Amino acid sequence: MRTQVGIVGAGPAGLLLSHLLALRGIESVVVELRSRAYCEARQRAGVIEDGSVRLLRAAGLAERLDRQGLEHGGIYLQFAGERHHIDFRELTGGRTVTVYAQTEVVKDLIAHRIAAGGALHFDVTDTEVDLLESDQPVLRFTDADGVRQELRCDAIAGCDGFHGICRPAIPPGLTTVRERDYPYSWLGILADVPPSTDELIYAHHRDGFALHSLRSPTVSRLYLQVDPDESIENWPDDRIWAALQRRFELPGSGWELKQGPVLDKGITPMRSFVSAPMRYGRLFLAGDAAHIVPATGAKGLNLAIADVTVLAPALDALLHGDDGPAAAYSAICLSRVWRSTHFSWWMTTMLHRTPGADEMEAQLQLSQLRYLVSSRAAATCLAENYTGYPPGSATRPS
Ligand code: RFL
Ligand code: PHB
Repeated sequence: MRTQVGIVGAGPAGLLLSHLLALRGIESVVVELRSRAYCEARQRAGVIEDGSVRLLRAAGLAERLDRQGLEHGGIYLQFAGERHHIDFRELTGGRTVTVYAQTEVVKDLIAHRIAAGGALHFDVTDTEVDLLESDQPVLRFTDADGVRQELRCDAIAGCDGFHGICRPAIPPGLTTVRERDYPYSWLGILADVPPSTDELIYAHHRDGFALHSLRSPTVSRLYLQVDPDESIENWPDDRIWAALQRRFELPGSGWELKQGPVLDKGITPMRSFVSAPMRYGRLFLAGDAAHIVPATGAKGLNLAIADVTVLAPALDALLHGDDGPAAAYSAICLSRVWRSTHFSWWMTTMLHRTPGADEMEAQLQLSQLRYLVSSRAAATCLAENYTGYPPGSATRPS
């Protein structure tokens, strides 16, 4: 078998790349370890930057997003028993973010690829990439019927997430890895209850960080900082709600956190990770396969979208004999990746409680938070980074 671009992974990066290539008349095959149902139900991101929304719209993918996505013009920062609004629209000349779940982005992308007759193989096993330094790299996998397949490609895109096989296929010594593990994880729940807030609440609390997000006018998404080695079995629903109630409490305000049935729960480690360069021969890494950010900055999905927006035209040029844009791919992406890595690290360390930290850390965090809500310059810095940068640009806002 032959295709122009072999794509490993049907997450947002792989699926969007396949769509963007098809718009350019380039054929691709996507291979995915998991089932379609699993990919469409995996609870992850919820916040889409302004520029990512515009990109999805320009690619003809935003019909449902435009109907169901919830535009948000700010966030709340809560600390020391006070809740403050950061107004993105006002601070950035009208920029916003949109709450639309990654599950819905993935459903939309899969539906579009299938409607367009795109080749998508779910439930594959034993994926391998080979001959990456040649002009005809090879992608091998065993399909859902147990048949071993070999695809000869012009290029391979490694969109297989942090635990995939593409990044490790680059010979040791040719990549530089920068990473940081944080001494906490996030316990996330999806709850069948209308959100108790009109904008996301990022809460700094002595017990640890908490985040109130949402998925729709009837479904809430909430997160709690927990110890890195916590097991979900230790967190029955009533313990989770009690911790959330404490961390979001606003005495005297009349505000209440509404509780409802828990539909899904899980624990996610917090990590920063950047592997460079994002290209080896004819293998190009995109999204979580190359970099991970802690979720506090809401950047991971947006970085995956930004990477493939750069990669699609670069592969188009490469397939037409011009290596220039492909040679520039890694450096262009890494400039945005590092901006988002810094922002996510900054938000994370400002809002979480480091286990065993002393009063010095707490006072430094509170001082930074007070500065953010009292200085227009500081608030603009947060707003500009949170609403993000247009895909395809390096890191400059339009
Ligand atoms: P994905 O989504 O991990 O997809 C990779 C796919 O590759 C498959 N795969 C393989 N397929 C074939 N052969 C193999 N050997 C394979 N190995 C793996 C996997 O099954 C999978 O389907 O990576 P991608 O496409 O790069 O997308 C990245 C995003 O998923 C991720 O960055 C975001 O979810 C991060 N993130 C957030 N990002 C945001 O922009 N805004 C947010 O609000 C936000 N919140 C979050 C988040 C991530 C979270 N978790 C659970 C990590 C909140 C959470 C809790
Ligand atoms: C989410 O809704 O899942 C979400 C929102 C904001 C974040 C992280 C996750 O910073």
